[in-house]
Amino acid sequence: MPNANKQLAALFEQMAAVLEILSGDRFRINAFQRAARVIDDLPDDLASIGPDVKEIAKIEGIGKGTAQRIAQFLDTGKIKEHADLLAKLPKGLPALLDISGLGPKTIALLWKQAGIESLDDLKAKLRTDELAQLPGLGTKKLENLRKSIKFAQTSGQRVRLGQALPLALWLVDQLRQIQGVKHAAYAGSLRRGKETIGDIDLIVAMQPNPKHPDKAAQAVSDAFVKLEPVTDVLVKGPTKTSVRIAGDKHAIQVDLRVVTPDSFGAALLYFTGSKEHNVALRQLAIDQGARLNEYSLQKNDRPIASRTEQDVYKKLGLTYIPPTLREDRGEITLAQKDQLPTLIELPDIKAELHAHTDASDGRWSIRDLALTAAERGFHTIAVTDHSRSQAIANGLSNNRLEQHVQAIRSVADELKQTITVLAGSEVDILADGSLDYPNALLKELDLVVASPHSGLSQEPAKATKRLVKAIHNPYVTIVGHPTGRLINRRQGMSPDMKQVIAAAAERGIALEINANNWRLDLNDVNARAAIDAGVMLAIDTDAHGPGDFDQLIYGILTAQRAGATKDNVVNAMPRTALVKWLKATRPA
Ligand code: DGT
Ligand code: CA
Ligand code: CA
Ligand code: ZN
Repeated sequence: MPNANKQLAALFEQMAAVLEILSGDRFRINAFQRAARVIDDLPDDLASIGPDVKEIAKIEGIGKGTAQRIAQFLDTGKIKEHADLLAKLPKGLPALLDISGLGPKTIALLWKQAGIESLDDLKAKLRTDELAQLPGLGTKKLENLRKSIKFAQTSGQRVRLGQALPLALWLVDQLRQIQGVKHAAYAGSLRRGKETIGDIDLIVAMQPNPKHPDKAAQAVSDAFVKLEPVTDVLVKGPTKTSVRIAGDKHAIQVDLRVVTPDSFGAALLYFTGSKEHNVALRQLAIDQGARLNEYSLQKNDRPIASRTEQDVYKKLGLTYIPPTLREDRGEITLAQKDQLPTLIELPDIKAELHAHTDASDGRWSIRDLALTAAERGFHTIAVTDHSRSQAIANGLSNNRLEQHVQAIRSVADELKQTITVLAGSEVDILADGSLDYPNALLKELDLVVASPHSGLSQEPAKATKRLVKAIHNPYVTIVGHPTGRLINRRQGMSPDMKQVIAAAAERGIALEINANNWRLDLNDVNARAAIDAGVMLAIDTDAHGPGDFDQLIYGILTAQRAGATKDNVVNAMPRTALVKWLKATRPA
């Protein structure tokens, strides 16, 4: 049973809410809520203990009654009491609990006094203001409720890293300009560089005003809710404020926490997560006779570290763990042994090996592409326009490719003191795994990025064969965006990555992390598997025009999450080593 804790915590949470709607016993409601919290924070999966009431009851914070219910769930996959409680409500009513701003008490009111039994009922009643008659509702609250319902229906989706990061950087910059703010930072999954973000978490450290302790924090939240892109204020308190920023295509929630400079490090650590990493750190603290929370690391009830994350890790006997590794995937053990990898960083990238020009679907000339790459400090740029089958992208016919290579060589010659310009192609991997140009033509190029663009809904077995066959073409240097997925838009292929990676290892070629924030393909997990198999990565932006090199950061964050060092990445090689590596991938 995967992740029994999460399911169990949700069940207890729901039992508490349903009981509250039914105006049940306060004592039982509290007990269910407490059980949900304890289970949610457990470091180990309850499924690993098994349905043994005695063993489960040994866990701190879990009483016998809760243990019996947990055992029943582990044994049967259900808690009978949960089903019994749900049976007492109209079928459509529990769904209302998912709407932010709607708690059990209000739901009970809507049900008993307005006859609302489902989301559809509620939406119908919200077309007028008649519900404003109910105690505690009012027109303002109804308006918020309409917005929340709309949000619940349009948001479902997590936003892409590339949507959230620029917004967060702007927000942090605004917060830093507020008087009295000492530090401002983004935390959460965004700081960990995840490919999609549920909400943005911001932390601000504000010097408290000794005479008016609450006023300083209040000033931050007042300024925050007035920021131009904020469309709704969900929560506004002295230490926590939540707002919504709704654009045309997406809506995102932003949580802001205000802390004192003293506890900034502990708060940043806590709200960066991941939750799993936090749980493991807390356990480590307990093992050392200490306690860790969002305010500090304490021993004998006295804080011993809190100002910076570095202090907290150090006092726990760990080297500093970069946010991108904080997923409880073994990083804590490595930090204990001082064996964390030195992760690749943006300035380590010295070459771009996948870029387009106006010969296919790019928006700049060979020369402008090369000069932009040089400005970024790259020693090498590869020109890789689309191949002949990519008709929509103005892919090059055999003849046009030959002319294009000549044009590239002439720019290369002109700019040879400035940057090395390589002649390549992004060659389609056709559905059967053959390439879109004959080998005689591929041989004339300095490198070949082979990518799948169509037939992406192929069955996994076919997709695997297709990629493995392409990799065995002797002229392929890099497999570009290996699955072809587009985040939140298209799933792409699901090949057996083990086989694809094994083939790449055998051939000594690289697999791409396409840095475009729609792609991030390879993803973090597959990139990790590639590294483990000794396969080199290419972190490429797939640039089509000015500004596209800025996508590189998303590829770097993904590579960091995979634990990549600069030794794992071909674009981080010095010029001579890169040229040597390129030559080594192809027949002499
Ligand atoms: P997201 O927003 O879904 O992409 O993911 P996160 O990781 O940003 O999660 P979020 O926004 O719910 O919370 C931010 C961080 O706060 C999370 O990574 C860890 C910490 N945190 C939140 N709730 C809990 C909790 O119940 N227990 C623990 N240990 N940490 C929590
Ligand atoms: Ca978050
Ligand atoms: Ca959050
Ligand atoms: Zn491309």
